[in-house]
Amino acid sequence: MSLPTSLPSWRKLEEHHAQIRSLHLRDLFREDPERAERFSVSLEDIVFDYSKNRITNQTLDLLLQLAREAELPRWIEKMFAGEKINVSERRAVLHIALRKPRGSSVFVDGKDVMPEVHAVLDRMREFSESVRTGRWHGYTGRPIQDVVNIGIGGSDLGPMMVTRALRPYHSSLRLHFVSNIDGTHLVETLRGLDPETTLFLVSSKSFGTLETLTNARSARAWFLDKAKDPAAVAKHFVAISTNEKAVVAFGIDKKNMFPFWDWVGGRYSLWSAIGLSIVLAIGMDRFEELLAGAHAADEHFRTAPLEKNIPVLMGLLGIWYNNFFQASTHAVFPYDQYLEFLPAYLQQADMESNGKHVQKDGTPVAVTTGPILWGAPGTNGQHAFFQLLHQGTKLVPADFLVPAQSHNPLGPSDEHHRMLLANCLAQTEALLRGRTAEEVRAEMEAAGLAAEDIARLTPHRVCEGNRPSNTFLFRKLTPRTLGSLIALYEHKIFVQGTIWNIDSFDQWGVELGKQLAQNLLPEISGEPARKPHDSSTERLLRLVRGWL
Ligand code: G6Q
Repeated sequence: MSLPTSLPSWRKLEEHHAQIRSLHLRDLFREDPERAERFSVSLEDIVFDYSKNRITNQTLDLLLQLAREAELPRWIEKMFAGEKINVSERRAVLHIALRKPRGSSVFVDGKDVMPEVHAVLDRMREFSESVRTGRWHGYTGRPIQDVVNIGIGGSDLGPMMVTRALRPYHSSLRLHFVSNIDGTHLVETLRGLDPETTLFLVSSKSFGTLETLTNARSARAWFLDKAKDPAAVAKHFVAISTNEKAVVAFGIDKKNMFPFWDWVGGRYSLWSAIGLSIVLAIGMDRFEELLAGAHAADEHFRTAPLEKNIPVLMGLLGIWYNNFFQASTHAVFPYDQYLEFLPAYLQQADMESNGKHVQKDGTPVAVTTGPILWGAPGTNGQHAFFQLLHQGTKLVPADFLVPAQSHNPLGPSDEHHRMLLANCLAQTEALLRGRTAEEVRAEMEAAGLAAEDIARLTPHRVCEGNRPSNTFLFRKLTPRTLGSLIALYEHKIFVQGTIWNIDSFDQWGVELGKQLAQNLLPEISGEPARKPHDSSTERLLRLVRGWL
């Protein structure tokens, strides 16, 4: 595919942007009473309302033309067919296979991968049931009470976010996540845990990640400090990895290893054995509901026409703001405390995938690529940074996600949740409408303010509105709904990467820092530098050594 800027629709979108950028959402809504209805799509219990975007019918037509000219439907087929669309690593991209039902087939290099996928799921069922029912004993015969997942990046954020999001479905097992190489993370997590009743999941696709292996070694030392007998390790350490050799070299029995495959990207791996912590928390039946929800979103993405396709619309709207309004960030606000870690999870999914500077063929990109993704749960953000959204000079397109029903009805008539809902809807309305000078003046007059104060305060109180947002309203945060929501975001990332013509499935930029840290490590302990550093790094090293 050629540069996106050379596609006919790109030029037309630029012209169209110049024509419509001053249109106000207030007017667009006034002129078309059907707007909300027309610019909404549902998937099962999820409604995606994208009507509060700065678009007209023509905008949408041009964006859809862009998707067709970028051959998006063909790329979707390639992904689902197991073609090696991760071009720099020459790998297929098949997280969609992990959630396909039994009896389906997906071929990689001529081999159907589905029997293996389901064989691992079966083992996850058997293992999780034995731990959850207490059949699996620790070395002293006591059942497991605490599970600690040790992993980082894709081997941590996905399972951690989902485990926290599905807290209402947990059994009595307590789940913990250790990722940071900072010893504090492990020490604080293990404080109060008993080695006799603690199970460690060492989760690492490569089984070569410094943080994970170091944390796993220290966890083993903590365990053996009490257990003494190395044979006891087999009851308390399991590995999840693609690298059997490294797992065995670490000292974990192959029998205690759950495999996955190189066609599962780290940040897309929560659906694989990397999700074992989720399974231990909520049970295999619920995990299968999560997979089924993701599969429903996969089918929607593969089969819905582009104009009714939620990830396609999400992706195109993001491109509209990123590349034509030059918005450099995208915010995600879950109005649900259980989704506290969704922004952090999406930050990795989106920024590691689409933070790229070259096209698939290695030539420079001609356009800006992935946005800076950020966010926090509502209503907290409203009392912190929402001021900038309403009155700042930067355009911040945002997604609002909210369940109609709470897992924790609290107060008379569930008043907490009603307030949460009211706040979520009010924010998107405020971003859309803003508050005009006339409205501000009328309010102050009604409140009896002096004319001088009204004149002084009016400019400060005006909110121009016209700030775009999407709303995901869903019935309740169930495993199935969560699975669908995550998969919709995964596919949105794919849509954007396809249009920008980049490889969304590699992450070479992460390598540089890893390598430099390895080089610096001996120097922290006083060894001479193998290569000279810049003067700032030199000086900081000297200071560190002085304070160690
Ligand atoms: C994800 C990235 C990265 C990876 C971690 C952990 O897509 O590749 O975040 O998940 O670096 O890697 P391992 O699972 O190999 O330890």
